[in-house]
Amino acid sequence: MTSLTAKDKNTIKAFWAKISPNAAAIGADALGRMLVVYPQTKTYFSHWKDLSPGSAPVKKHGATVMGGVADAVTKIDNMTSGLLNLSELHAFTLRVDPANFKILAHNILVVFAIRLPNDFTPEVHVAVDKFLAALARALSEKYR
Ligand code: HNI
Repeated sequence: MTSLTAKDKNTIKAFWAKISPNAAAIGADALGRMLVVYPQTKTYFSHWKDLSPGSAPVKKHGATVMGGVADAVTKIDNMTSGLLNLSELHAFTLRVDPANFKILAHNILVVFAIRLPNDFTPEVHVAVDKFLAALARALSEKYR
């Protein structure tokens, strides 16, 4: 387990500031991609009418998820305690298998690379990868 350095945190905050105007669209792309490429993730969203990329619920929930990631950026120094409620929701109410947090993180990275080929440098990539892994660990806290 690698923890975030001060430099990683600065990189993530700067990158987030740059992408935040497009966060909803990035989230929608990542969620839509996850549901196609990892169809086992569809089980949690079977109450939606349309799970295809670009559908209304995918767009709406993509924005919601990225709102959660934005919140995690503001709590970057203590994500475990800061995200306990969201962890509890996913563990006990939604019963999401925590393996899926890594799958969504992967899809978010892919969409960053597609949409921001210039800003998403290898240095930014490694910092964001570490951040999303730490976020997945924080969301997994209540499963323990
Ligand atoms: Ni997740 C609801 C944030 C990963 C399935 N999710 C939320 C909400 C936020 C959120 C915020 C809204 C909470 C509320 O209503 O109070 N989810 C996040 C974040 C991640 C994540 C930050 C990881 C980066 N969620 C996942 C994954 C799955 C998932 C990987 C399943 C594959 N989440 C859900 C479901 C809901 C949900 C299901 C309820 C949606 C609905 O429409 O009913």
